[in-house]
This record gives sequence, structure tokens and C-alpha cells, in this order.
Amino acid sequence: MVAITEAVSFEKQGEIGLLWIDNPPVNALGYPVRKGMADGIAMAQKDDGIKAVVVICKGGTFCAGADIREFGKPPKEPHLPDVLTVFDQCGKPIIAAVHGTAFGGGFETALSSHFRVAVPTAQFGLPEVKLGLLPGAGGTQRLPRLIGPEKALPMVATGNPISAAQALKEGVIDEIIQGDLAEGAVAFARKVLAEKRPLRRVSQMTEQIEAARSKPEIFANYRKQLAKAARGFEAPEACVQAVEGAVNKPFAEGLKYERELFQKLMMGSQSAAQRYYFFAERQVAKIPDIPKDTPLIDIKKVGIIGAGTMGGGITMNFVNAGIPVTLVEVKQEFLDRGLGVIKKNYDITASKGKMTPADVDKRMGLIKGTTRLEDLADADLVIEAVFENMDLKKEIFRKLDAICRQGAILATNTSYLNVNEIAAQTQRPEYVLGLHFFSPANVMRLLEVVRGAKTAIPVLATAMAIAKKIKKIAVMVGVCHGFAGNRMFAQRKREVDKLVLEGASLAQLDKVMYDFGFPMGPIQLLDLIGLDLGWNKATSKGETMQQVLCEDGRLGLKNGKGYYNYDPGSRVPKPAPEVEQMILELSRKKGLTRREVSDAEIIQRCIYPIINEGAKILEEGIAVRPSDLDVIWVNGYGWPVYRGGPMFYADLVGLDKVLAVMKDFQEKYGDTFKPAPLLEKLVKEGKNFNSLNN
Ligand code: T1G
Repeated sequence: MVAITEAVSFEKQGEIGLLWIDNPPVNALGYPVRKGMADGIAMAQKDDGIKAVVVICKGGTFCAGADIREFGKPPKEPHLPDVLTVFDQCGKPIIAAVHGTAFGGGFETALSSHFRVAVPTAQFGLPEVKLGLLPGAGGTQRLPRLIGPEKALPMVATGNPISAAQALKEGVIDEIIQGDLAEGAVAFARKVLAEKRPLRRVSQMTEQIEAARSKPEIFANYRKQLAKAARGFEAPEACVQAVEGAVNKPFAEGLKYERELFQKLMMGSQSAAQRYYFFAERQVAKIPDIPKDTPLIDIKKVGIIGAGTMGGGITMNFVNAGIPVTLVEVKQEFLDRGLGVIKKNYDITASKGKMTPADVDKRMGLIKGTTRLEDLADADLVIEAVFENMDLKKEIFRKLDAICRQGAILATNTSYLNVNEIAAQTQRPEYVLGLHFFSPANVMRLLEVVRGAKTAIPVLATAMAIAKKIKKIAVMVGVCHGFAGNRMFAQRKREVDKLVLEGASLAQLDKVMYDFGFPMGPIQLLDLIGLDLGWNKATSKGETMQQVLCEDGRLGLKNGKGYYNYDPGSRVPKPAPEVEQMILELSRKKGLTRREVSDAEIIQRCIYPIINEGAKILEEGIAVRPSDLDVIWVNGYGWPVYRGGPMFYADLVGLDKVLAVMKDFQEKYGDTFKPAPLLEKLVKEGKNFNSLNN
């Protein structure tokens, strides 16, 4: 074995050369790898004793892409596209031997090789679009040549991977290797030589491209298909253009075109936001005072109290991960209803072919329903998901403390209430914390892990680990009213309520925030959530629009009328003139002079207070870092990932500008706009929120 660079070495097995890449943790194609690849192939070219080369990786995966950490820094030669041209033009067969995830530049490396083999569990993908980019080392030009533009388009424009089996079926790979990959790849290389197979340069394949030239509808149809999911994103359209270039341009020109499109995206704010988010989503798992090797509590059995919307959804998360659940309700009829909803959800999924009826039975078989709290005695983790009533929660935790085994973790799913007060009902506050799931709990990936004042480190580490196991993105937050996400969301809701009475139309509010990139506007969202959430009929006096509407029986989508009207079975909001009158009436009652509100003011009034509250949350130590708040907003509130998150967005706008607007609004609208001390401090020091993201 000869070391070529610190990340690449060369081994000879007879006439076969093995180019070993070893760049943990994911063999990213950083400079030492690119240099070693180029020099290794050059060396093999010159060595008459070498007749073929296998490119293979150590560790857990084939190259998983370019080194994202290098982006934004001055690029260092050899650039990956040039290295892959060396591969492509090599006079000796190069066999890519894939395990793990051949993603991005890694897949492009395989495509620039002449043959590809893989273990059964390998995956192939071009996730650059998820970083706001596109494959920039020939992927948009080679993949369409190999499998045709119709099959290449979804891989390039959505970034979704395919399995080794699918890759074999589509002709992306030549063979699946059972057993040892290196041995299998060398044997395959020997077979290529023995059969005198011609070099298969993907760049020179024209059949699929020529066939597509007369079918421009391929792209028109795909653009239609992509429109909804790609709304607001720049990269997916650029991906489609690059693949169009593969069909309509010679290979060399197509490569150039791809490079131009790539550079344009790389310079844009969307890619900066999405690359920032990629690391932010991984940072959340790093909590300064929780060592990575903290011993975990083994969670074999879970108890869930409450079979309502939340409890049912939470149950599904655990049984989906193969963890048995004991589901407790006060009455059999509530339990039966809850189990019925879970079964219906699974049956719908099965009807879409996303799981088999056997899967449904297996998962339902993991749920044991009961009306006895005592049946939780052997649970390792219990999650309370009952009404947001503190007395009820306290009573339940007192009982759980007596019933559950020593060492069991007791969690509350409360959205707002004080976790420390709940923990104080037990003799085991160090085993008590919040697990705040977002509704619908079986769909939303966000989970706020609420750290109690006394919650022990192993309990927190276990919560973060079990969250990953049930495929949640867990963000550690502290105890305060609304923790982090909802506390920030409350700022926007307050301003929306005020803007409605000041003169902004419902449609304008919804359009501005929809166009900003949210999945729906704030008014439509209120109707969806239900206007009666938190409404108290007994004390309602028609003093807010929520009270006026609920008193009028307008509860939102669920009963066909809220701020908007809804046809039966439809979610499409329709203007409700009667509500417009109610708004005018309430504005008048409050002595407000209605006025035109600009779109810019709506954005600033709805978003800057979120940022400001985020700054307060950081000052109070409720969240670990600004990017954690961005992960919360992207995953819990539909913040468009191509804008990074509220704290990233604030840095992009400029904290000095955010501060100036907050001060101006404080003058106009009062102290709800009083700038957070941290915001003032960062501006004074010429720093931004990202300077706190360690
Ligand atoms: N560059 C740098 N670091 C990376 C990385 C990458 N491409 N991928 C992962 N890491 C780090 C990650 O930050 C984490 O670091 C550790 O590796 C483990 O990651 C020219 C331009 C491969 C499926 O987008 O999808 O190629 O937190 O926690 O769950 O056309 O990582 O330990 O310090 O995610 O086992 C395209 C991104 C790049 C793939 C493994 N490639 N990575 O998942 O581990 S652009 C990607 C992933 C490109 C070319 C273009 C996943 C994974 P730390 P992890 P995992």
C-alpha cells in the first residue's frame, strides 16, 4: 500500500490497482482526496503492470460528496470536475466500488468511472439541490446519458436517492457484490479485462439523449410536477435547466453550462441558507454540558397517557421504530376511539402502498391499550399527553411517581406549562423532562426536549438519542412559557391580530407570508389550528377577533367557518364578508383608524419580533445557540429552508437594520418592540447571531 496523500493510498493486487480513499467521517471529497484521486489515476496510467483500477473507500461509506465545509472558501485545485475528467478519459478501466451513500460528488465520481459495482445496501443520490445547489461535477450531464433525462430529472431536482437494486435495474450499476466489496470489485475488474470489455465512457453515451431531443414535453411535464414542492426555491429549476443542457448541448458545452448554473446558485443567498441549515440540523445534537459518551438509559417499553390527537400520534412514532407502547386512557371508549384513529392512519398509508397490511398489523400489535395507569409499572419511558391542565398533569405525575419503576423517565408533552412544577410533584425530578411534540405528532419532525432544572444528564442524553431513533429532530430547550418555538410564534400571532384591526386585509396578510415562503398565511393557519384553541367561553367578552369569531360559532376549518368560509370537505379559504364587517366593527369599537399597511411592514411586524424574542431566549439560556432556533422554525413552523431560519434571516438583513426597525416600531407601537439587550449588544460589537453558533 503506497500513500499518495494523507487521504488516498494505492494498493496493487496483481494487475489490478486499488485506489483507497480514507477521509472520515464520510470520505468527503476535500482537497487531499481530490489530489490523491488525480495523482493515483495518473500513476496507474503510467504503470504498465496495472491494467484496471478499483476506486473504493474505507469507513462507513463511499464518497458522500464534496466537502461542504470548503464551500465559500477559495477553491483549491484540482477541482472535482477536472479530476473526474481524468477518470473519464483514463485509458484503463476504472471500477467504482460503492458502499454506504455515494452522494453528490461521490456519485459523480462513480458516474465518471467506466463501471460501477455496489453492495446491496448502497445508495446513490444527488442531494446537492437540498443545499440549494446542483451537481457541479458532471452529474447533470452524465446521469441523463446513462438512464435518460426522464429518470435523471427527479434524482437531480429532488435529491432523493435510489437503492443499489434500483440502480442495477436502471443500469446505473453493473453488478451487486455479495460479500466483501474489495474482493468482489477486483474479481469484477478481472472479468472486464478477461472479456476485453470496451471502456464505457458515460460522457460518450448518446442514445438516451438523442431519443429525448424530440420530446421537449419531458421538461415541460416535469416542471409542472415540480412546481408545488419547489415553490420559492431557485435550485430545482436550475437542475432542470442543466439536464435540458445535457439533451441539447454537446457534452463539453453541457459541462460548461452546468458550471455556470452551479456558480450562480453558489453565489446566491438560498444556497448559503441551505448549507447553513445542513450543519445547523446536526449541531442541535451537540449540547455543551452533555458529553457525547454519556451513558444512556435503555428504552425498551414506552407508556403513553392520552389517546387523543397528540397521544395517538406520539404512539405511532414509537411503534414505527419497533418500540412497544402501552397506551392509557381514562375510558375504554376513548381508548377504542384513539386506537381506531391510529389504525385508520396506518390503513391510509397502506392504501398508498407505503406500507403493507402486514406492517399495519405488526405496528398495531405493538400497542397495548389499557385504562389502568398501573399497567405502566414496567415502562422505561412514560409520556403524558393529556389536556393542557396543570392540576390534571400534576395529579398524573404524583401517581406515576408511585407506580413507575425506579429509573423510568417521566415526560410531559405540554406545549407551554412549567415542567419544573410538574417535576416537583415527584420524588424523582431528575428523571422528569418535557418532550414537546408538534402536531400532527406522527408527521412533524420537530421535538423540543424541555430540560427541567433538575433533569439529569443521562436522562437528557437518552431523550436526545430516543428522539433520533423515532426520526425526530430534537432541540434542547429550557423551561419558560412556550419554551422556544411557541414563545417566538406568540410574537407573530400578536402582531397579526393587531394588523387585522389596523387595516391589513386577511388576504394581504396571508399572501405576504405565503410569498415569503411559509406553507400558508397566518390567518389560514389560525383557521386550520382552530380559533377556539385557548378560547374561554365563560370569560369571553368580544374584545378580540378570536372572541368575536368564537362567540359567533366561527371556530375555523373544523366547522366550515372561521376568518374564512370553507365549502364542505374543502380546505380552500373563501372570503367571508360577514367577518370583514366584524373586523370593521371591532376596529371601530377600539377607536382604531384603519389604514393601508405595506407588505414590507407586514413582513417586519410579523418577523422581527420573532427574531427579537429569539434573542431574549438565547440571553436567558433557554436555547443553546441561534441556529437551534432556526432548526425549530424550519421544522416546526414551516419557515422556508432557503431563508435559513429567523436568526439566519436577521443576519442576512443586517442586525443593525433589524435594530433600527425595532426601535422605530417601539416608538410607534409600544414596548412589545423593545429591542432585546443581546440584539443591541451584537450590533454594538459589530457581530451577528452566527458569531454565537459554536
Ligand atoms: N461535507 C462535509 N461534512 C459532511 C458532509 C459533507 N458532504 N456530509 C456529512 N458531513 C459531516 C456532518 O456534518 C457530520 O459532522 C458528519 O459528517 C456525519 O454526518 C460537486 C457540490 C452522508 C448520509 O449533501 O447526507 O457534492 O456533526 O451526522 O447521519 O456536485 O451526512 O460529526 O461534525 O449526517 O450517518 C453533496 C451530505 C455535497 C451529502 C451520512 N453531498 N451528507 O449521514 O451522518 S455537495 C451531500 C449526508 C456536492 C458536487 C456537489 C449525510 C450522510 P459532525 P451525519 P449520517
